Amino acid sequence: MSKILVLGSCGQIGTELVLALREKFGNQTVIAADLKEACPTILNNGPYIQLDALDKEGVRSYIIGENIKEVYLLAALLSATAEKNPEFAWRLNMEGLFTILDLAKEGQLQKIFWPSSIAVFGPTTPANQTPQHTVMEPTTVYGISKQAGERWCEYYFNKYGVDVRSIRYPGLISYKSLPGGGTTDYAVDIFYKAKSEGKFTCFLNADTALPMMFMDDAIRATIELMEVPSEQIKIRSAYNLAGCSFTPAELAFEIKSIQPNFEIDYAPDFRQTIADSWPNSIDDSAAASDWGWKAHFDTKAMVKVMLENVQ
Ligand code: NAD
Ligand code: AKB
Repeated sequence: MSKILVLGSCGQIGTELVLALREKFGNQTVIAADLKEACPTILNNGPYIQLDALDKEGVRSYIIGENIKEVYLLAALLSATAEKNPEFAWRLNMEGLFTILDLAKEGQLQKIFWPSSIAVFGPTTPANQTPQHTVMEPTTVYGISKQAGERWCEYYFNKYGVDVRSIRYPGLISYKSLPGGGTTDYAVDIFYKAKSEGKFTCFLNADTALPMMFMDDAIRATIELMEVPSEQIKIRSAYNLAGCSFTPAELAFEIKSIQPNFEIDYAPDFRQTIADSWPNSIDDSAAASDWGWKAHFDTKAMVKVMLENVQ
């Protein structure tokens, strides 16, 4: 079994992805890598290396030296953090991708996973059941970087045959690791506050619908997409993926049905404008027909698992 590198492994997705990949392929096969000096305890069951995605030569020599054949590139700034530092967000979100795409172009890597986001869509995109192919005019630096990344992935596939695969993740909801600075983070924070204080002040309005997904579905989708035979993958930019879509008020209603004393109020901030530019719900029929994707968790099931597991 050739080695797999997860770069940006200490974040919300990386933590759970490394654990799932190690379970499937063996602990020593999957190397976790991140800018952070110390490996989080949860990833102590396998190899860890401190690696900066912006250190092109460092990344190249590590991948070639260790004979790594598959990379999951997760290092990025998310939507809310990126708006505070647009130049750096653009640099981080693009440069690391080129380093990995070029390694694959040279034949050093066999397969790449690079995540896109619902942030590729913008205010002129049809908001309900957003189609796979539609108007895309993102208004955030994060969305612009993801859209450009998608174009480059498709270009490297068409021109150089690079086997790159991608998903437009919705907002991800998890309890094993915390979110890292996105607009959808409220849908995780709400569970911690519900458990610790019984109330939550939401930074989005009550009626702001956004596409969301429970982390188990997202990890399963990622691994399923990476296992599909190459010729079955018709979309080399990124696949739309739907889990469950809801507003903060609808999420609060589901929490109240299990925890009746829960209270919510609303104090929208700069993230409201970002959320308003994104879809309400996603049409993922292309992923369903190309590689059999189907979500398992609806909002009710996700809320139950979150309330049972959030510490
Ligand atoms: P996160 O912020 O939780 O984690 C990112 C990780 O990358 C962190 O551990 C950070 O330390 C690391 N990192 C940052 N700069 C680095 C560098 N220069 N070198 C190495 N590591 C570095 O993010 P996440 O939520 O896990 O997202 C991972 C990817 O998935 C990102 O590309 C993100 O855009 C995408 N995505 C996430 C979501 C979501 O809801 N979480 C949704 C859509 C897309
Ligand atoms: C964010 O809110 O920035 C992310 C995303 C949907 O890409 N969760």
